[in-house]
Amino acid sequence: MDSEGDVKVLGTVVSPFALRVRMALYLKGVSYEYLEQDLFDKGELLVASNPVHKKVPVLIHGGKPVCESLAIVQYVDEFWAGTASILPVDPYHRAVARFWAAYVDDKVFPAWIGILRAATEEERDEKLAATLAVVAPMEDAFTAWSDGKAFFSGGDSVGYLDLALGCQLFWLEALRSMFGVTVIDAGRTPRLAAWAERFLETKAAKAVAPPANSMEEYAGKLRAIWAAAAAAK
Ligand SMILES: N[C@@H](CCC(=O)N[C@@H](CS)C(=O)NCC(=O)O)C(=O)O
Repeated sequence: MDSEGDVKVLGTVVSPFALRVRMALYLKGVSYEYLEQDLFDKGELLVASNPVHKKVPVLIHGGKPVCESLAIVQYVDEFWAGTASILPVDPYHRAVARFWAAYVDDKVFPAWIGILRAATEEERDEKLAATLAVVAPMEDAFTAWSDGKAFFSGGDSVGYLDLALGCQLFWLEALRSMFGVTVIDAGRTPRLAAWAERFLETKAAKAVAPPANSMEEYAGKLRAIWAAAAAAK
């Protein structure tokens, strides 16, 4: 393992964005020191490393911070270029992968957070319908870009868009166990559902999988905070 300088990751075990970065480092075979953060009581290192957003993940490489998970994955891919590329090599495919990764963060992530935030069953049903609507185009994206292979990368190993969406799957599983909702449904999006099963079986996903019930516990804290904030209005 060649880490070419000290590599640290500031994350939380339940942060999909931190899991994304950790999976990228796993794929590249880069060893790193993992520093779990308390987001309810942020430490000095996190605030100093990401003063703009004060969010995880942050990659600190040789003392220099890199923020924003997609930017970090691209940095990791470019710095440790000696092993298989995470981003597609072809410039057009790279642009498409970046487009869909941004779609995941701008549309899919906020949609399922809406399910988690919903205060009533009726609201949860509405948010689930909205989430299914934003997930639906990803079925066609998978068909178009997987090229008949196992992953969005168009190959048999995971790439940039696989990491972008795959890191969210742990939470989608938690939503299923907490509320009985299925966001990537074999009936509506069969190829995506099969991809999700494959993704969760990869070594990269297994290497970072959050401990059992950690998301449910974290969700309980978040929902209590959201409920208190709503009650205080
Ligand atoms: N766009 C950012 C999102 C990072 C993010 O939202 N991190 C959350 C944890 S999942 C966080 O640190 N939240 C703390 C806060 O909002 O104060 C990325 O891709 O890195």
